[in-house]
Amino acid sequence: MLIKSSNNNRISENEVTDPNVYHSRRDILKKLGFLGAGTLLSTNAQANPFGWFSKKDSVQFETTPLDFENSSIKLNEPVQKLTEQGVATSYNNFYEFGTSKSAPKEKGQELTVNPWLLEIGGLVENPITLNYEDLLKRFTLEERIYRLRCVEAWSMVIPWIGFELSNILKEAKPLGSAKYVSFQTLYRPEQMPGQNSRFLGGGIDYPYVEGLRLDEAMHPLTLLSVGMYGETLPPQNGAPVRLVLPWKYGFKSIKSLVKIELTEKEPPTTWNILAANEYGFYANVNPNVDHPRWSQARERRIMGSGLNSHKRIDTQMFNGYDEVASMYSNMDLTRYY
Ligand SMILES: Nc1nc2c(c(=O)[nH]1)N[C@H]1C(S)=C(S)[C@@H](COP(=O)(O)O)O[C@H]1N2
Ligand SMILES: [Mo]
Repeated sequence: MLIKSSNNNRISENEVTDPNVYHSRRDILKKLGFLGAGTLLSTNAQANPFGWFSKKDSVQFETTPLDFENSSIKLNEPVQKLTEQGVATSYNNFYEFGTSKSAPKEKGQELTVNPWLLEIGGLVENPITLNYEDLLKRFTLEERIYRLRCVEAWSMVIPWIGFELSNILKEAKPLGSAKYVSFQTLYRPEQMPGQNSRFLGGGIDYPYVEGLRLDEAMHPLTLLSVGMYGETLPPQNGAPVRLVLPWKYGFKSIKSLVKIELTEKEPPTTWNILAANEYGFYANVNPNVDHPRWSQARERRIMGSGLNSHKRIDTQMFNGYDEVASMYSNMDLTRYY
C-alpha cells in the first residue's frame, strides 16, 4: 500500500494542520506573552464553590485569539482550519455517559470537576497530588493544535490547551524499574450513568484504564490537556484533565484522569481487555494495518456540521506525526498494533 508523504499532504490539503505548526504557533504565543501559568482571563470558576460545570463557568485562557483569519498573528503556513468548536464538543466518545456520540454532552453536564485530585505515584521517588487549581496554574500552559484520529475512521483538528506530561513525570522522578505508565479515569457512577449499566456503558468494566510505555509518556507530543478552544475542557471532552496522544487512535487519549501510576509491567488497557484482536496496547495510527472489521487507509475529516464539511482523506502513518517513528523502529507494527 502506498503511504503518502506528509509533505505532499501538507501542500494539497489545507484542512490538515501541519505537524510542525504547534511549534511555531507556540513560539509566537510565547513572544506575545500569551502563555504562562496563571494567565486566566476570567476566574468565574472560583466564584463557583460547588464546581458544577456549565458554559458560563468555564475559564477562558489567554491563549486566544484562535480565529486565524481575523487574527493579527500570521503563521508561515497555509491556511489553518480547525474543526468547529460546536462540533468537537457535541460529537464525542465518552462511554461513561453512554455509547452514542450525543450522550457525553447530554448526560455529562452534572459532572463535578472542582474539587478534583490527580495522583501521580507508583514507581516514583516523589509521588505528587495535583488539585484543581494546580492543574490550571502550576504548569505553563500552551496551545497545541493536533489532529485527533479515532479508530472508527473519523478525525478532527482541535486546539488543545495543556502541558507536556513529561513536566509532571520529571518532577515525580520515575525509578529505574519504571517501564510503563498507567492511567485511570474517574469512577463516579452517580454522575456517570454508563458506569452503572452494562447496556449504557458499552460492556466496559469501569474505571476506564489506559497505558503507555515510559518513552511514549515522556515524548514531547504527549499532552495533558486542561482546555480546548481557549476555554477549560467541557465534561464531554474529559474535564478537568485528559491525555492527548495525536499519533495514536483516539481511545488512548483517556479522559477525566484521576490517577497516573508508573509500573514495571505493561498495564491493562480498556479496549484491549474488551477485544484484544481488534485493539492493541500501542494503537498507533497506521493506514497499512486494518481493523479486522474495516479499513484504516482513509478517514472522514469532520470540520463542521454542514453538508460539505466532511471530507474523505488518506490516513497518514502515525497520523502525520513522523517524529515518533524512531520509538517503534525495530517493532513489527502488524503484530504490535
Ligand atoms: N474515559 C474515557 N476516555 C476516552 C473515551 C471513553 O469512552 N472514556 N473515549 C476515547 C475515544 S474512543 C476517543 S475517539 C476520544 C474522543 O475524544 P473527544 O470526545 O474529546 O474528541 O476520547 C477517548 N477517551
Ligand atoms: Mo475513538
